[in-house]
Amino acid sequence: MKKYIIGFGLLVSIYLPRATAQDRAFVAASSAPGAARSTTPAPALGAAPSVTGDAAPAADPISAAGVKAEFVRSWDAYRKYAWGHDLLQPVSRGHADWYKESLHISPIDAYSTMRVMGLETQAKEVEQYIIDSVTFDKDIFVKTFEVNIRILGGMLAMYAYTQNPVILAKTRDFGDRMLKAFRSPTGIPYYWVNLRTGEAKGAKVNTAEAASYTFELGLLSYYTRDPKYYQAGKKATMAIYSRRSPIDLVGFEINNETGEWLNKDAYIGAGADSYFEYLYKSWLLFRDPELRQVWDRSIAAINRYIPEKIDSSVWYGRVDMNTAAKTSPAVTLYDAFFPTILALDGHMKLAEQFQATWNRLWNKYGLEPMGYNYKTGVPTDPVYDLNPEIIESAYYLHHITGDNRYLDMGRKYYSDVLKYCRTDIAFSSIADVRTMKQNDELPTFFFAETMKYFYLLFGGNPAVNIDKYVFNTEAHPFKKSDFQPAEIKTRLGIK
Ligand code: DMJ
Repeated sequence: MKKYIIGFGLLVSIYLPRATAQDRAFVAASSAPGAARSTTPAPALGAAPSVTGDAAPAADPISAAGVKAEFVRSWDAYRKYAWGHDLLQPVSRGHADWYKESLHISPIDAYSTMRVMGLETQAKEVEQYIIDSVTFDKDIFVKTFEVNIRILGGMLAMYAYTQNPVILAKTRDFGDRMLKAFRSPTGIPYYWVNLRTGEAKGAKVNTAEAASYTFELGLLSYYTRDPKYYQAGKKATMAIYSRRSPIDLVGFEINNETGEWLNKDAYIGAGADSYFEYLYKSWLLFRDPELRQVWDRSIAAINRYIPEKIDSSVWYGRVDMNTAAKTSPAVTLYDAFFPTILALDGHMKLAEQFQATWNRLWNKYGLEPMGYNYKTGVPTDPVYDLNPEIIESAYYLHHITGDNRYLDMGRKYYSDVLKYCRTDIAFSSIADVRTMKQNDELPTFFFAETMKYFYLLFGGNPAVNIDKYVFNTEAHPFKKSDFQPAEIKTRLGIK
């Protein structure tokens, strides 16, 4: 086990951007025997919620009802083996935490999917648990980027659904603790922040970690009527944008104290992805004209300098931000989120070509590798972590075009996930897509994103759709009509 973790750590640090490597190193470390366990025992559970009728076994497993039944089966396993902890270990039936104390990330991330699926009993239990037993006053350093999309995003969605003022107070408390990360000379947050002391550290951040906050912090400003949250998120975004090159590209890694680029590769995949995603989605929800201008210039530069056509495929590799010279043909499966944004912004031809490219890669192995070199055709990191991006894009493209090719893609992805990732109690990440060996990890975004997008793609809840909702990068949905244009301006401080 130890040998595997060391080998794996080396592999990810070589081939993957820092955000991904650190996330996964965390999970690997906390999965090790004797790793971080919560010191506070979780409160006893009542009887398991009755799910009969909510999610009876589906006649066709590759269907919305089938996805819901599998979500409930996995959730029941989390509840039985990992209650009170961040993660379920789906093979060994154990549990793990990201840090020395649990932050209850799985239930917070799972909540909005429960509401989308109509699992009201389970959702009520999570809401009550958060109210009764969860505090964020913990002396631990947490990763600013990850807790923003999962905990702040999940809590904001819980408030959007419940309108419960106690949930809003807890959400605001968390936001205030997280906001301490933003006290840097540039306004770009530090990598780590201590939830109790407010101490922040880690000046080296990638672009996604630097500037993917306008969406959640904008929501928090809206709900609390205090512009300071959105303004902090926007300052970080503008700090990245203002350091763009003369050809309007941004780099990949920056020092948040000096504002100096540490890595000048321009790229749209893991480590950069949600910076671009939030330019567009924050504009979509809040209509801040400045963000729209930033997005328009950015996407024009990206599509001019980055895509590379090889046979019938189109790849978005890495280029130098100043010269646009190609620097690397290594891509990550996070790239597969990009058809979503391309399609929302009307670049349909590119969106469909890019989805077709990733679809071919999925079918080459039966699942996607985390890292891939599109010139050599060899995985640079063979792990599949139950990630949602290609499923999310299939859902968007199906909704926008009505073309059943995208439904068929989703059916294939789900049947492969069932075939290779399903365990006796839940689902597991895969250590190597060439061997399909399971590695006893169930990331929280499986509950938040992967199962939600399968469910929506298969028609599980047509009322929750991308015409009416905007999803954060962790798939927590927010209804556009809940946000009034005049109120947005005042509450977020948009000029
Ligand atoms: C999710 O945690 C978020 O979507 C993030 O922005 C990048 N991708 C992971 C899941 O793959």
